[in-house]
Amino acid sequence: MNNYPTIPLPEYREYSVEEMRRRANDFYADIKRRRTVREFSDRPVPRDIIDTALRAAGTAPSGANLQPWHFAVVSGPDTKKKIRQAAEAEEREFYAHRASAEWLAALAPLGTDDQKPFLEKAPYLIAVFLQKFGELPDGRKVKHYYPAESTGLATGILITALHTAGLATLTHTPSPMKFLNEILGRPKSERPFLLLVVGYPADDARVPDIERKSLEEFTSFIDT
Ligand code: IYR
Repeated sequence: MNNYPTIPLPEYREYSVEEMRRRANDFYADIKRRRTVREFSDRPVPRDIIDTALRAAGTAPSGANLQPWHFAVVSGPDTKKKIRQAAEAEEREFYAHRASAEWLAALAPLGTDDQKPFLEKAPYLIAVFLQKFGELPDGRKVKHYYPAESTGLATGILITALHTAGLATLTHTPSPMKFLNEILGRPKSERPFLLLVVGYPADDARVPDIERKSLEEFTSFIDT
């Protein structure tokens, strides 16, 4: 295997400390407005916005730069309906039988149930798949490294990019979600990672009044 040729760090920008502080504050102020939404409008969203957010996601760091992800973008009503029907079938099982009492108790404050109308209402569903293996043009398999971490990072960037563009998202994880491979024609070697619902929030969308942990609660700083 040949090394990649190297190039000077392209387009790196150093800011003054003051500018750095301002940018960090601006980013935090904007990202803390992001809320997971469960009520969507059916207003159309231009496809190019989705494409650009996906390009941003595709810049995520990944194990050995193997980019072990696939994003299937669904906008067609027939496919959305199939996904909704399959997801609701799994969710009925989940809420009625599969979920432990402890799990149901953790979900109760969010008020979620087995009805998933947003899967048909929102203009886009983005099914994120994790590839444990890639395939070379000659059909040979290539092992991927840290596919879950890499796909999680790409999905985080996608959510951030969509929020920055002014769109709402819902990270939906019907479980199990193997049905996505079948409906979307993805190979068995790809594991469905999550289903991202994307669009404008409904005019009357409401969200739970949750709090986020403070910095002190979720960090430790080791200065020695
Ligand atoms: N997949 C189910 C249950 C669910 C689980 C978690 I963890 C959540 O944060 C929210 C929902 C559902 O979508 O209803």
